[in-house]
Amino acid sequence: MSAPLLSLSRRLRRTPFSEGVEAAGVKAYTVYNHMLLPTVFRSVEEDYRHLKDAVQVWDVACERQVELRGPDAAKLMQMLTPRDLRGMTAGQCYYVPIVDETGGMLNDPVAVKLAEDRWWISIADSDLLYWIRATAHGWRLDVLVDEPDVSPLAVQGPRADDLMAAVFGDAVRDLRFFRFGHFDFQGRDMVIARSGYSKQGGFEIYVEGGDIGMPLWHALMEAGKGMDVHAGCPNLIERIEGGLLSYGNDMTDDNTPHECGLGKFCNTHTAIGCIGRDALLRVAKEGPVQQIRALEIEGAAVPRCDRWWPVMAGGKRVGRVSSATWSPDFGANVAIAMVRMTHWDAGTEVTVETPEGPRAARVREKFWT
Ligand code: THG
Repeated sequence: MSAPLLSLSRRLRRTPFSEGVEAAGVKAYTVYNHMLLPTVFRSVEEDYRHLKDAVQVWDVACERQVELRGPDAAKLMQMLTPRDLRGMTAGQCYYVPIVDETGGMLNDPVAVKLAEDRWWISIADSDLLYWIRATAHGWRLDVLVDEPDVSPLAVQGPRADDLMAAVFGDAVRDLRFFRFGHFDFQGRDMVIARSGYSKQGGFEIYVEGGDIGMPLWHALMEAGKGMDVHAGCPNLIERIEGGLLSYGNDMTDDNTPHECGLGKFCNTHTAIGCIGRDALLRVAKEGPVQQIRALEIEGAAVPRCDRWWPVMAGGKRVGRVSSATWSPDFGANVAIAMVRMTHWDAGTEVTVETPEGPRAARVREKFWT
């Protein structure tokens, strides 16, 4: 049976790099923030190997920016997240949980502080723009909230430094993790951060103005000819090994940051002004009753995980698997699960109800990489 096609229309946005992605032979897309996000080029396994061995250029334009601009930008940013932003300086990026008034996760973006009065929020797949605009409006804040024409292009893999240095100069090598700098490309200013949705290392270029997208794409491909550069994309196997969470898959607005294992990115006591602060102070006192865990599922390769698989123990449901795949490097099925506290200790044996039947599984101390 052949997989059904996804019908394209105006509502499903292309990106400034779509032309390059198609020329590189993209085999599958998903939809993320109403935009195309490539998921497969050669095969998920080949892309995985290549990401770990070489360098890839990723069209992650779907990581849309919500820009906050104006005197109340910093105040609004702190209202959105329980992470204390007082120590954050311009030039830094923070991974920030965004919560609603109940402490539920609305998104898990990267906040980019361009200046005290100018921020980009590089969002995961939820319509955060409306929540932020409504907050700004409801509180009569002096701030503009927009989606600018900014499209991230990621360069990921062990040879990312060499490729980036070839295009932007050696200074790019000096960027520290989750810091950004300004670099020139054909007379255009580019914000470049050492960050990205993989554990292989690399950069994210925030490309301002769609018109410069393809020239930059071509320049990277040209400069990387001797480095085995190839178009790539966030890789399912690699991101599960690394425990990188996917909003909408691994967590929703029913989960608190603490349940997501993002407690380390929360300073609920000192994040004064955060909308979900009271709710989170209440739940943080007790501690979460379920939490994200790495799970190793026994047996041969599991099928595609496109719905939650129940995690069972003693005939009771004690959690759910939200992401799972076969890992060639670890010779096992790697998975991300939300597990109740009675069964979340490392080594606990559980059963996962996959569409192909029950499988034994074991809770791990931590993720693989
Ligand atoms: N980069 C940018 N925007 C993004 C993503 C990104 N928007 C969508 C999505 N990814 C948001 N989710 C994440 C999830 C994980 C990370 C970043 C964004 C991440 N986590 C690191 C980790 O967990 O190891 C580091 C976190 C830290 O130490 O601060 O990078 O990837 N622009």
